[in-house]
Amino acid sequence: MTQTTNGGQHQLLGLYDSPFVRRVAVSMKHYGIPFEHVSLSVFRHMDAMRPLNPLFKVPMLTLPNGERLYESAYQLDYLDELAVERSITPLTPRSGADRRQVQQLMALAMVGTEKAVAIEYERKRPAELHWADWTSRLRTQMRQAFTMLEERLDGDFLFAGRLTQADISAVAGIGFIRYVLPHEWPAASYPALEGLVARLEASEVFKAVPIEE
Ligand SMILES: N[C@@H](CCC(=O)N[C@@H](CS)C(=O)NCC(=O)O)C(=O)O
Repeated sequence: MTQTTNGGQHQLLGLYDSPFVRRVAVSMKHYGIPFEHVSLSVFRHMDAMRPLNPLFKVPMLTLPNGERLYESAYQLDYLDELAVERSITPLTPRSGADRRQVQQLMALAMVGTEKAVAIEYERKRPAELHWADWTSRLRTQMRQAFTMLEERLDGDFLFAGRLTQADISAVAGIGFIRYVLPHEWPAASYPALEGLVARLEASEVFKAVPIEE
């Protein structure tokens, strides 16, 4: 793939109503990594997006050397590496049991989030093609993932009493559901997660990445 340098700046492609884009953007704010945000929708701005990212999949993170990274998990891994190089504690521990535990909490957050996004895509289909049983299965999986996270949340954060990527990913995912599919979020069933969302959404790094652009 041809790569061109990118003016020495990171560039993040995708809207903040995507929980995957938002968790990367919040992490960059947390680390103090400046970036240009290219605010294009994979659905509404296809002509503008085509030359930048013909996969029409976001987030896409372009590095200062022009390299393009797809998949938010790999982008977060790259950002953690940058943080370590700069002597900043990474949001995901670098090795061992701590790393596995945070990764598995992130996995639960992502299962819940991906199932919510799938519910939204099901809603985008023509009404006569809506498959109620499938949506019901997605809803059950989404709720199960967040129930498992709720059970793990004892205190202010999901892991070791400090902010990790598990918290950012969970809040980005729940933020998406509350914004796009509010009827799919039974807040009363998730009091601990609701508290986490309230605390993090009020933080400077989340406020700097508003879901509603
Ligand atoms: N596993 C991917 C999921 C990204 C994803 O599904 N992004 C959505 C926006 S929320 C997208 O690009 N949808 C367009 C499509 O899948 O065609 C990641 O974590 O980066």
